Amino acid sequence: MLELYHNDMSSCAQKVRTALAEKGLEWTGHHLDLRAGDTLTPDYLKLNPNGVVPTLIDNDFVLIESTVINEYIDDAYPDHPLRPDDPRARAKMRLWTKKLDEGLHTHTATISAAIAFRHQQIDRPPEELARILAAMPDVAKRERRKDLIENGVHSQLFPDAIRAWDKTLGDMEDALGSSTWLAGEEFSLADIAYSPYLTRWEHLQLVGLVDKRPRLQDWFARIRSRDSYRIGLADWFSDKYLPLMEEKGLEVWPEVKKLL
Ligand SMILES: N[C@@H](CCC(=O)N[C@@H](CS)C(=O)NCC(=O)O)C(=O)O
Repeated sequence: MLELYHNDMSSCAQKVRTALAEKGLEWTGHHLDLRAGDTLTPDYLKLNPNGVVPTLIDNDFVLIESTVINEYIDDAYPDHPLRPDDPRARAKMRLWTKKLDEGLHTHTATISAAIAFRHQQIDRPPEELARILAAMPDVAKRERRKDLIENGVHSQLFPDAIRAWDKTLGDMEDALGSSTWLAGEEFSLADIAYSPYLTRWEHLQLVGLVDKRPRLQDWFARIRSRDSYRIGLADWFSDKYLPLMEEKGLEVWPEVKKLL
C-alpha cells in the first residue's frame, strides 16, 4: 500500500501526486497543515527529519525528497515510464530536476512567503509563531522564514529569487525551441517537476514571467490538458490560499516587474 504525507498546495507534493496519477496508482493520503506546524511534530519528524512534505511510504519503506520519490515510483512501478530511455535525454531530465533541488525550490519558497504566505503567519499570536519557528530543524531555513515574515518583498532574498526564476523560465523557453518536452521528445519527470512552479506563478498573478514566452505557454497548456494535472494539482487547489495569493500577487507585481 502507498501512503503519502502531503499538502494540497505544496509544489513538492504536487509533483509526487502528478507522478502517481501518471502511473494510475492508488494511494492513501495524510493531509498536513503546513502553517499549523503539522510537519514539525515529533512523530512526523521521525518519518521526515527535514520537517517537510512529501513523505511516501510504500509498505514498510519510508522515503523523503520529492525528486527521489518520483524516481523511486518510476523504478518500483515501471508501467507508463516517466524517464526517457535515451541516456542523453535522461541526463537532461536529471539536470532539470537537479536545478530545482539545488536552489530553485528555495527561491520559490522565498517568493511565495514574501508575497503571500507571510500573511498567513503574521497575525498569529507571537508566542505561537515563535513556537512554530523554533521547531523548524533547519536553522538557515528558520532564519529565512523569519526574515520573509518580517520584510516580505523587501527582504534582500527576494530580488535574487525572482531573477533566478526569470533566468530559468528563459532557459525553459530555449529548450522548448528544440524539443517538445523539457528533456526531449518524451514527457518526463522534468515536465512533472516544473508544472507546479508554473502554476505557482499563475496563482501569484506573476503572469509577466510567463506571457513573454510563447513556447513555455504552449508547454504549460499541454501539461494542463493531461488528466494527471487535474488529479495531482487542480483537484487540490485550496480556497484557503488562492484569494490571498491573487490579492497579494497583484499588489506586488509593479515591484516584481522592476526587478526583471
Ligand atoms: N527538497 C524537498 C523540499 C520539500 C519542501 O520544501 N516542502 C515544503 C512544501 S513545498 C514544506 O513542507 N514546507 C514546510 C513549511 O512550509 O513549513 C523535497 O523536494 O521534497
